[in-house]
Amino acid sequence: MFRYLTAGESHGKALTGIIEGFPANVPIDTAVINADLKRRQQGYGRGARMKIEVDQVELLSGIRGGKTLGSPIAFLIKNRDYANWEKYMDPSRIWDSGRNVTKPRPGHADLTGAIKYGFADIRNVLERSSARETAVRVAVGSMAKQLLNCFGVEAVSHVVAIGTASLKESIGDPARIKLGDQSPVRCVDEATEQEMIVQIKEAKEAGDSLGGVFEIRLTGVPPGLGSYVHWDRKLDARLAFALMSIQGMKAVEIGEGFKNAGLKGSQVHDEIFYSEAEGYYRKTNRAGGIEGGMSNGETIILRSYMKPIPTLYKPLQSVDIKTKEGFLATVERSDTCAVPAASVVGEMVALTVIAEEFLRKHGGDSLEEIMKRWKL
Ligand code: EPS
Repeated sequence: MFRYLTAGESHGKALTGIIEGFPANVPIDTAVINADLKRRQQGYGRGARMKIEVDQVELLSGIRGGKTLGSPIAFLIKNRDYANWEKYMDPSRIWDSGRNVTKPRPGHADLTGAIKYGFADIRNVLERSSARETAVRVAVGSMAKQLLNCFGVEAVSHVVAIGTASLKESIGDPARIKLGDQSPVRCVDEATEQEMIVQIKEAKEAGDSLGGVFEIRLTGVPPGLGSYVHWDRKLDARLAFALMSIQGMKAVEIGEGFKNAGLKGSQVHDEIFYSEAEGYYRKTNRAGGIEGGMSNGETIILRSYMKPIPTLYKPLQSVDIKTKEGFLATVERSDTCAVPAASVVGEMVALTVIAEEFLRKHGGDSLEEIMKRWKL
């Protein structure tokens, strides 16, 4: 089992991460991490900030000659925008009050965060509640992915809905879903992709924002990850926690969870078969690859529901925390839709949970040791 921490403010010097407990001798390719960071930065509907940042990981420790050492892995991702924010964000000097924020955005962490920590300047809240922090989680997930790839576990993700534009049918083929990497909204159906782009464009013109839904599919996950024996070891619970922890997520679905709630048991549960060649298998996968809090060997299917971004050009009613007067909130710079970026983050946090649980079951100090246990 490994664990990790993230640190960093959105307009601070850099984002940093530290991973502890990652096994030794796992090949880590920096180019793969950078490619995943780039995937997170794409997406029609992102704001001007993404034109400033070129996220690149700088590995600081725990990796030597392209292989993990078993020691803590520390890394950073620089914020290019810091050059424009130094006088407001420098850690040791009194900040220039020119970018202080006293007007909380409805739907954001702003107001409650300021009350909770006793801040007069809401910037102290929004700098950390910003989804920029997810760059670190993508770097961690990309390393988890490189570990899992050694054991044939793979993940793909795609966007299934933005606003009211949604895929008409479920797409199960991972090779097809992977093509979503080439779509500006990470949607593999061309007609739906166009509808999504039009909706984002219209929302942007109206000063509004949009949410949506993305789906993750994990293949090659061996049966028995997670456990039924205790509540906090259930794999579905752990994956839902990880997805819900991504900024803006409001619901998570495993398999056909939402639809299944309205059906009869006989219409929902996946029948079990056996063959010499395949072992136990199912012909359907409405459970989304998880039964009793454990992976059952089928594809794990997760869907995550993101609310529209609360930073709007279109003003909403709010109250200034300094004057206590009402005002109509407006902003200087914002994304219109970040669902495509969030789908990459979702893929990476799901891989991280799977890697943690994989190590819990098959773990050891080095890749070689894990390989032996995994083959048992
Ligand atoms: C964000 C606001 C925007 C986004 C940012 C998240 O940044 P800014 O305030 O600098 O315009 O671009 O996302 C990222 C920087 C990122 O890397 O994803 C927010 O308030 O959450």
